[in-house]
Amino acid sequence: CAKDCRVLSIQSHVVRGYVGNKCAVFPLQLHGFEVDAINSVQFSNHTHYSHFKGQILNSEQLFDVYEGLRLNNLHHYSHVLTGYCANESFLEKIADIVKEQKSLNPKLLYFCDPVLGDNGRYYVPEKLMPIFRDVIIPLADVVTPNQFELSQLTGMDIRSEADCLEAMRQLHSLGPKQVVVTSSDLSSDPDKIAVYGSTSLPDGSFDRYRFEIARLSGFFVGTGDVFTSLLIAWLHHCDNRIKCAVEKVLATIQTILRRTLTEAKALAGEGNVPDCGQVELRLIQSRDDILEPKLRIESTKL
Ligand code: PLP
Ligand code: PXL
Repeated sequence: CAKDCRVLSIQSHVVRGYVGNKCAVFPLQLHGFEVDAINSVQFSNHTHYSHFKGQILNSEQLFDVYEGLRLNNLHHYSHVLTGYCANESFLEKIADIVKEQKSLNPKLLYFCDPVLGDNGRYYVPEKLMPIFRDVIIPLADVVTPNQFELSQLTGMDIRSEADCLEAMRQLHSLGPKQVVVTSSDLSSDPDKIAVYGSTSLPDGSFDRYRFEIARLSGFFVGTGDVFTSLLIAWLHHCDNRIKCAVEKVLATIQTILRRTLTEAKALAGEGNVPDCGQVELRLIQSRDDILEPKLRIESTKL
């Protein structure tokens, strides 16, 4: 990465395993990015385990850490990245930080994963949705909702590809130049996940693609977090071309998930479903694939 690539990543930290910053820092560093990580929580492990313990950073503490950077004039970034956030005032403080960052560097890119939930269900308080829609997404350059999040943010029922493209158009109209729907059940093949990527063009049209990848049976956590961090790296390497970037991201993710599943099954033993600890993403073991994914991903221009 060019010497001016420095990402401010405000996400969860877990001591064991991979979500949030643990999914973002290593891939971005491998790709040559400096990463300044603010940990929005520090938990023992992610919240799908039977137990988790730890601390949550409140909005004053977030501001305090950021203020320390500012006092030393260290608060200069090329990218801001945010993900899972469970608290209203924290989200509003993120908006203040992004606004200041954009005034310091008009070329700064804000990548926002608007984490609300999945499969028809919220896993953050529902009152966060209007803050994402009205305050955060208008500041974002690139947003990475899944199908459920896209439907909540636009108030649309998304049952077809046409619905999805219309909802993506609506999301663009809030501000972001690039929208990537990181997973959907809209493929005609039930064994595949359809992913959509769209860039708004100056003439009001869109450069957009459908990507299809095999659905792997396994309860993976952190996949969306790896997706958004890799998207920063690959949009940079691909000169912002969405087709090139999403193909690389999906090739990497598919390889990481296959490795994770193979190793998890071996640990669980024949006939047993792997537990949370066994399906933690094999990011470190996939370092070569993160740098240079070899799998080919098919895409279709829409
Ligand atoms: N599962 C698989 C197999 C994927 O390829 C992807 C993203 O490409 C995801 C999950 C990510 O989905 P989400 O953004 O809903 O976490
Ligand atoms: O991947 C999203 C995520 C972020 N942060 C924490 C989590 C999870 C998913 O479980 O537990 C703390």
